[in-house]
Amino acid sequence: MKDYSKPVIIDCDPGVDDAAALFLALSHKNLDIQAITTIFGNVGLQQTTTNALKILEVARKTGVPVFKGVEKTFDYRDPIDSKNVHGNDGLGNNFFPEPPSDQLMTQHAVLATIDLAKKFKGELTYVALGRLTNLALAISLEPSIVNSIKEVVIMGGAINVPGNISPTASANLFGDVHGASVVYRSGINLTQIGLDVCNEVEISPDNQEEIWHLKSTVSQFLEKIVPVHRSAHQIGNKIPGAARFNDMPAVGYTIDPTLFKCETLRIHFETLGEFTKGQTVVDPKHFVEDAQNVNVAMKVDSEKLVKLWMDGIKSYS
Ligand SMILES: [Ca+2]
Repeated sequence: MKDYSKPVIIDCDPGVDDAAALFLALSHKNLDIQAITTIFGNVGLQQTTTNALKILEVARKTGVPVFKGVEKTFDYRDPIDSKNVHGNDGLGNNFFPEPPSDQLMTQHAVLATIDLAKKFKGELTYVALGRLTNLALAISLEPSIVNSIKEVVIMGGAINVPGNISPTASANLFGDVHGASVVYRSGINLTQIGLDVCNEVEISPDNQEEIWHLKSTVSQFLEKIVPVHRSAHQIGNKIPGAARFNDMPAVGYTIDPTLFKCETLRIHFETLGEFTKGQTVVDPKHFVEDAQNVNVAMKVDSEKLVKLWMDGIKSYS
């Protein structure tokens, strides 16, 4: 692992797995988090923004600014949520007290993204843990960021495995197909950390117990928010009772790409099909003109990634 602190924006919709991913990101010296931007998704925008502030309060990271993003899809429709998976408050039906709002900035997330892409020209990594609407809008408003953002790491997509919200689509991309289509067609440097690898990363009951026993503020918070999400994610689990945090591997990749085996695949993002809307379609024979090369994670060293996450959580006192 290179010892280098890279400037990043984390765009998210917390969300239980976003929380697990953010705690890892906020703990690691390789990431210099310039902004957390929020987007509608697991719950509505107001709640995802409140939850992001809550996570920062729990992690005691008072220096990280939060920028609120958009609340509707790229084609301006009311979004679908995932309250059935994350709870009505997005954090396991705990309805925590309101966090302080000092870290909430007045600038819009889309404008903050453009400013940071210009400030860290060629250096900025954008980690997308939710719908891609904020990034699609930033690209639409300032197309030059396609060249100035170093890498966009997306949690989403599925190549050799089924979707998790339809036979073919992952929830993050299905949740705003037009936004996702803008990003996939833009030519921006994309890495896809999709279900092919996320399905392989399970936090076993033994590992969970180890975390709960830490009795730190972060571990106690996780212990409260995980059960609802864990129950909703049992189908397909290899280890009964395991927790799966689909957003966490994207942060893991950003910290240490050597944990993943990636392939460059030519991808068309499907927006129309009755059963294939939201699919990341592989197009090796160049049938589709605007398909783009994407760096796609196909395998993961899940043992090392789980250890990375555990070590991150253990670093909080
Ligand atoms: Ca998320």
